[in-house]
This record gives sequence, structure tokens and C-alpha cells, in this order.
Amino acid sequence: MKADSCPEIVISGSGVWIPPDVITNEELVASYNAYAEKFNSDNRKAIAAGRIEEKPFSSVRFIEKASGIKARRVYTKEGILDIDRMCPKFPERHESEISNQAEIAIYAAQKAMAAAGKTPADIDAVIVSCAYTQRAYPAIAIEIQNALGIKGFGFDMLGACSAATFGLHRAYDSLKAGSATCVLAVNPELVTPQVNFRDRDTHFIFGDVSVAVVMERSGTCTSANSFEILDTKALTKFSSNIRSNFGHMSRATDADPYGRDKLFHQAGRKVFEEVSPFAARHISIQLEDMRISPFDVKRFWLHQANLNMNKKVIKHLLGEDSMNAKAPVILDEFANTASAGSIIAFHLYNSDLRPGDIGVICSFGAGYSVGSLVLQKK
Ligand code: CO8
Repeated sequence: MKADSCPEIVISGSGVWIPPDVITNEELVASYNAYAEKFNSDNRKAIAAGRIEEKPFSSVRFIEKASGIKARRVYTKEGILDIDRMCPKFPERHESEISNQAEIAIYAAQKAMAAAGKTPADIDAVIVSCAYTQRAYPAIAIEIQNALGIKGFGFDMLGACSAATFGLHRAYDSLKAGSATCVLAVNPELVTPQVNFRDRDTHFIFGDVSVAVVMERSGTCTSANSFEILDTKALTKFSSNIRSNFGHMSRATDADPYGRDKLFHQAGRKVFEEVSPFAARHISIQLEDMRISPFDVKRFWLHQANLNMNKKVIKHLLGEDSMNAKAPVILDEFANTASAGSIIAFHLYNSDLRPGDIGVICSFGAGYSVGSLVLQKK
């Protein structure tokens, strides 16, 4: 690639694949409560003797008030509401077939490439970044690269809630360094297989989705809707308050590979209290360093885990108690989609920005991690 000491890097297209299946809070709570009722009835004696804890009931009212979530999209509804299963049912695919995750990644990638006006021949790097990959190797990114006919290289990376923004950071770095000329960054968040639908505290939190972004140097950009990346910033701080211990070690430790701690679990209240100020401070510092007032930011595309968390972040930045058009909410419809939420918000709510307008994408959560990009509409 031609040497350019200070290339301008742009996001030139984005795409979202929305799973067709929807589960409302009402459906989810009815299923969980039927399960809890059966569990309590089946274990009546042990519960009375104090050997087993009674299962508490879930409520739609609680879920909406505590999180803002009203429904979630799922790759497949089959199995999730069945109280004898409470886990999505995926037929095992043969090694000669495309994996579920590569499949949904490609759906989003094709939309992002169309938006950017790119074909696979224009792309030379594929980054898959998400909360889970469905296998360790070969990388899902290389499978996508092969299926689309993309040359160059691909790799997978994990980063929980910040996988998407951290993936975009790696795309940006590759373009700046000249190791790639056009990057496809994909976040196929297939998370429902890791949700404990028998746990009242977390059964309502997540949904599946797939999002993709095309990033390139401005010199090659032909898109009518592109955003220059003015700055990237990341911060991590270790915490076990959001955790999944699922992994390749379970076989060797003789642990139950499907035990409670192997699924997503968290200390939700602590996360809420610790992560909201962590994220708010991160954005404030980044903008201050760039000499941009938060009031001059046209849009905050925030991580979508909890409406009340986002309200706290906006209150810190703008002093406002309520969310406004500056910080669009998509979690009511999609729930928490791991790292994809801020990118869905960006994708759905950027077309009204005018040249020169500033926006901030910011993710925050497990790790703890916070990742942001300050963008300017071209
Ligand atoms: N129905 C009725 N009551 C409930 C329910 C329910 N479903 N769930 C909990 N309660 C009860 C609690 O047990 C508690 O009862 P008690 O007072 O008797 O102890 C009471 O309601 C209040 O509980 P909380 O204090 O926990 O309620 P909160 O107001 O804090 O709300 C939330 C709980 C919604 C979980 C909230 O704390 C939250 O959203 N916190 C932040 C969580 C967060 O952002 N986590 C990050 C998620 S990780 C991520 O984004 C990506 C990681 C990887 C993806 C993994 C995919 C599988």
C-alpha cells in the first residue's frame, strides 16, 4: 500500500441482520413462571425441609422498569419457552455446512458491503468480534472470508460487551498502519445458547442479532453516507461481576460443562453502579481531550444493556434526567445484544446527521471494558 503518514479513516457502511423470531416479556415470563411453579411443586418437600430454595416468580413489570427491555429477537424460538428444555434448539450442522454464526455474519456483512458500495474483491481483512464464537478454530472470520471470496486475512476476537468497538479499533489500527485497505468488521452475537432461561435474574436480558461495518481509507470511499473516525479510546478494569466460565477446561476439571457458573451470570446491581460512572467518565475525558463539549455532540450511540444505565451516562454528560433524541434506545425491541447494541443504534440512527456533525459510539460492560469512537459525518 502507498505510504501515507496520516490517512483519514472512515466508516463507509453498516448492516444489521435482525432475526425473524421475537419473544415478548409476556411470553418469556409466562414460560419461566410455569417452570418455577412446576419446580416448586415437584420439590415441595425438599423446599419445606430447607434443602432446596424455592424458585421466585418473574414479572413483566419488574423487567420493564428495571431494564427498559420489552422484547428480544432470537435466532430460533424453538426450545426456549419449552419448560422442559429452556434453551434454544439448534440442529447440529455437519462440518461441510456453514456454521450458524458465519451464516448470520454474512447476512449483516452483505448489507454493510452494499451500503458502502463494496464487493468482496475490495475487502482484504475480516474481523469477527463478539461475546462468544461457536468454536475455537478455524476462525469464524476465515469461514466468512472463504464463503464471500475475500482475499487477505481474517481473525476472531472476543471482548464481551466491548467486542464490537474493540474490533473497530483493530480495524482502524490496521488501516492506519497500512496492513489492510478495506476491513469488514462483523459482530454475529449469537448469545441465547448461553442464557440461563431458568434464572429469574437474567432470563430476560439477552437477544441475538448480527451487525457489520465496513471501514476504509477516505481515498477509496465512494459511499454517500460516511463517517470519519476522529478518535478511538479503550479502557479495561478486571471484574468478575459479569462472568461466564464456559470453556475448553471443563473437560479436564471434570466440572459440569452446563453448570450455572458456565452460563452468563452477573451481580447486576453492582455492575449497574460501577459501570455507569466508568463509562460516563470515559466519554467525558475523551471529549475533553479532544476539546469537544458533550453539548456539541449530535448523537451518542450507547451500549444497550439497560435503559437506566444509559440515562445515568447521559445525565453525567448533559445533566439531563431523561433520554432524548441524542441517545437513541433500541434495547426495548432487541434487549441486550452483547456488543452489538451500540452498532445497531448507530446503524438505525445516523442518516439525519449532516456533514460536520459529531457522534460517539460507546460500549461498556463485562471485563469491565469500555470502548469508544468519536465520529464526524463527512
Ligand atoms: N422479576 C421479578 N423480580 C426480579 C427479577 C425478575 N425477573 N429479577 C430480579 N428480581 C428481584 C431481585 O431478586 C431483587 O429482589 P430482592 O430485593 O428481594 O433481593 C429485586 O428484584 C431487585 O433486584 P436488583 O437490585 O438486581 O434489580 P435492578 O434494579 O438492579 O435490575 C438488572 C436488575 C436489570 C439486571 C440491572 O441491575 C442491570 O441491568 N444491571 C446492569 C447489567 C449489565 O449491564 N450487565 C452487563 C451485561 S453483559 C453484556 O452486556 C455483554 C456480555 C456478554 C454477553 C453474554 C450473553 C449471554
